[in-house]
Amino acid sequence: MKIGISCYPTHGGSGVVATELGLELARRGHHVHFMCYNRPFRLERLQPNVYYHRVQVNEYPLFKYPPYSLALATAILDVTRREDLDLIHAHYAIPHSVSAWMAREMLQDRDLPIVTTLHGTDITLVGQEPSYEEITCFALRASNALTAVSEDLARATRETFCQDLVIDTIYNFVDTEIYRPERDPGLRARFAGEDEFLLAHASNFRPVKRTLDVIRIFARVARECPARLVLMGLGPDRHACEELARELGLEERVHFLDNQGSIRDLLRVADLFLLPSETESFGLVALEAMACGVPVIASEVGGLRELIDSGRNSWLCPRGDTEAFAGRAVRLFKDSTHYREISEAARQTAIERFTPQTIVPQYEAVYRRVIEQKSS
Ligand code: GMT
Repeated sequence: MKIGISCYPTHGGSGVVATELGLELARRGHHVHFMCYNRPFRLERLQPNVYYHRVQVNEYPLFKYPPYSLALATAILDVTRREDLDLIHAHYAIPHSVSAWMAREMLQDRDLPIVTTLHGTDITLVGQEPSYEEITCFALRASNALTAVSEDLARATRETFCQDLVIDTIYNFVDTEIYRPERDPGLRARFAGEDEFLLAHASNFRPVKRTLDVIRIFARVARECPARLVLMGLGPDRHACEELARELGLEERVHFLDNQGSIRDLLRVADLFLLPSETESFGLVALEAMACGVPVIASEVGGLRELIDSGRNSWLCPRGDTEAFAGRAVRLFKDSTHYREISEAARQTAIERFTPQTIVPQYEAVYRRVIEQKSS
């Protein structure tokens, strides 16, 4: 198939899933055309069957807000005509599926099936804002197929927009050959001593991630165990986290790193991953940590409940209950047998349920369905 993908190229789950999916589809022989305002950050090198089309957004003094959605629609139209695309896969509803619909309307001589994947905040936060709600609902209805990254997100979408929306759940995935336990002792030594536990967190530091909770949880853990914390990523709450770490006298024990091209090596040297989010439609980073054999303690919210079987392959705690998170971490560190069991079960979950081999064919089946429906 010739597949167009539009997504956010920045560090964030939806862009990562879109990019990894595109790369996997290309390995399976499909031709994949990415359309974004920048090269997606995990698309460092182009591989056979992968093409990148930069969406050019021209600045003009009249435009306080350059109309990216229009430029994207034009790019989709142009690439569809030139490359004879079979379909367009929009990742994150706003504005990608709206632009795809515009392109389809402009194509006069042929049709263009649209598959929209809902990733989370496009429905749970942004999509519910008054200025976007109607158009998000419209774009969902205009799509030929909708997928959501968890049952929970599919349910929330139907509740928010319309009960009769048909949505396939297709979970996030991870390449367990690449994300596997393998420690680089030199890298670990940069962050923690041999007798210390290393906790990790990675995100875009948006309020929805509750990153201040990460610092509070760590402060409580560090009172009971020798421990260090590494935080990866940039975003609005990053500065407040640095301040809080200083106020709590933890600056020597907490390492702040900027966005990483690959977080894999850092995940592998951690002993525990913290994800105390307000909401999380799936929690891709939790899955990546689990694939590396790193247990996760996460909020009992959203799609995390479909990934984590609490007490078996990682742990869920009530959102905002930093005491519960910290208590769980300390108990895990003090029981090495239980720690090993959880670590192995975490990796096993990734292998059994969330590999590209299991997940990517589900997207291919959706593509075939929409193409067949269109041609009949
Ligand atoms: O976590 C974010 O805010 C980034 C966001 C995105 O769209 O880039 O991630 C969402 O999509 C990921 C991939 O499907 C999911 O694993 C994340 O759980 C989801 N984030 C939230 O729901 C907050």
